[in-house]
Amino acid sequence: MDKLKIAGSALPDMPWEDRPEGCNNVLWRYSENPVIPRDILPASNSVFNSAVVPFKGGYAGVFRCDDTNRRMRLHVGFSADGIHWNINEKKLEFECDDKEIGEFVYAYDPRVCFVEDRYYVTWCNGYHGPTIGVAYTYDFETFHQLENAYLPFNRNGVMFPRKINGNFAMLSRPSDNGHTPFGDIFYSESPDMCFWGRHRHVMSPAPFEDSAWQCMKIGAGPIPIETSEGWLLIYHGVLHSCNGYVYSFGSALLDLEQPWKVKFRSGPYLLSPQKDYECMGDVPNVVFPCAALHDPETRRIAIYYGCADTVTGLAFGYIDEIIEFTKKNSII
Ligand code: BMA
Repeated sequence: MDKLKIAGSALPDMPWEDRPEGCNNVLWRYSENPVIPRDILPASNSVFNSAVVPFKGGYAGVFRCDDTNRRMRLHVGFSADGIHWNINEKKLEFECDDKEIGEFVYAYDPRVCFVEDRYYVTWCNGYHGPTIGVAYTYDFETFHQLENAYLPFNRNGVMFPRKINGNFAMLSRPSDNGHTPFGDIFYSESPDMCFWGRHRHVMSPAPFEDSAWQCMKIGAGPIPIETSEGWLLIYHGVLHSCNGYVYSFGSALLDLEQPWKVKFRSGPYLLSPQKDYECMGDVPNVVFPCAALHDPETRRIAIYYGCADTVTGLAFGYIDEIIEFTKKNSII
């Protein structure tokens, strides 16, 4: 096989730790996990399911910080090394010309995606139930809120880092107003970041007999990474056990120009809740990835994931190995 091509800007100093001796897993956890404690802010109950991107020689992030009223809020943060974070105490306020859209209800599970000249933030936005809020920023100081992408109810809006077929592109997961016991990933395009259409079905939960960790619902995680084998998508999957929902994550490869066509999809998970901080917290047994940093040269990836809806963890791996794993263990 020709050497796999990986798109993206060089990130030689990204957060990293070598695979521990004796570890045979595709991903391994940062030894100092969790990277972000629940009480990093005086009034934060939990900090998890958050988005991190390279910014001005360091890193910026949009964090889900639920406060001690248990209200879901977003906060901006900065870091020199992607590990030690300064998170603004004041919650992120979006600027919006339209009062109807700009009225804040709640915000959670943000993703951040750089496309062309700016950073787009997508998040689960309260507007008569959850839907996908959209905003952009150049500097992580001023955020301009645009129209919600979809009708309620929807979650896990994850943009692609370049236009596809001449349009902006996003994955999302139509849902209900509660703890949705179903969920498929869909794809949509927009010419202008206002009107979204050309909706296509991407994938459904897997049959229980094939891959039980993803048999109840699935949702896109970090921004997909473009490679010569297709878009590498890390996504979460949910199993309904006798004890409640269990969130793990795995990987898929989507066709580059028709991303609703799934080429490969991992049967085994990449990571499941196993450590104390993933199994104990406000919502036990949850690993929920929302962001990844990668370096095309060294082939490294660092995945930020929410742990038990309480703290933020970091896991490392090599993109080539994740792709090999996805193809070798594919259930399609
Ligand atoms: C989903 C969202 C996520 C959360 C998960 C597990 O519906 O609320 O933010 O991590 O449930 O509680």
